Amino acid sequence: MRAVLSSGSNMGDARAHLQSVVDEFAGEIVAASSLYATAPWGKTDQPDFLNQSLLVEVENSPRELLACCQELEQRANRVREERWGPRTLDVDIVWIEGYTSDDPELTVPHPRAHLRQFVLAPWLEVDPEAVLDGVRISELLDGLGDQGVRKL
Ligand code: A4P
Ligand code: MG
Repeated sequence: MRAVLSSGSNMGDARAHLQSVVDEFAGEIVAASSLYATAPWGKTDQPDFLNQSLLVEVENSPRELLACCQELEQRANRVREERWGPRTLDVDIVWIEGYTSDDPELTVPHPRAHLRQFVLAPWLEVDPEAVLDGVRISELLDGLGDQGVRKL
């Protein structure tokens, strides 16, 4: 199945954390976006993030894909300082082709994706035709305006 993943990091070696996701899915990546420097969304008193989206084609089930994302987060967390706050690595499943779920353990499409330029801008890069809940993501992006997302 095809899926879009959104990786984010704003702690430690952010580039290396994002690269660990690329390495894990190496043979399954259809397209990888550029890296984006992004202003923090939601909780704003934290450092800027690096974000990236990957379009992948995997043999895994949705649950197995989630487990894989969480495993990557755990690996990154092991080298994190023990403090509250920014994360070393967040890997969210944004979209899965032909699949929806409203289970809190795995909600697909990601419930906040349509609000976030840091998700939509890199997603547009890996799939320019993408549609979310019947709306083109290019259109959703136009509606959001600038949230401080800069392609590197
Ligand atoms: N979960 C449910 N659906 C999904 C899904 N589609 N993909 C569950 C991944 N996980 C999903 O996740 C909490 C629970 O969500 C998991 O148990 C999983 O089963 P988490 O990653 O442990 O917690 P979190 O990241 O603190 O919460 P959440 O809601 O994922 O945070 P967000 O909404 O992702 O926000 N600003 C910028 N610029 N860039 C960022 O990357 N990230 C966040 C995190 C906030 N602001 C940001 C960024
Ligand atoms: Mg998450």
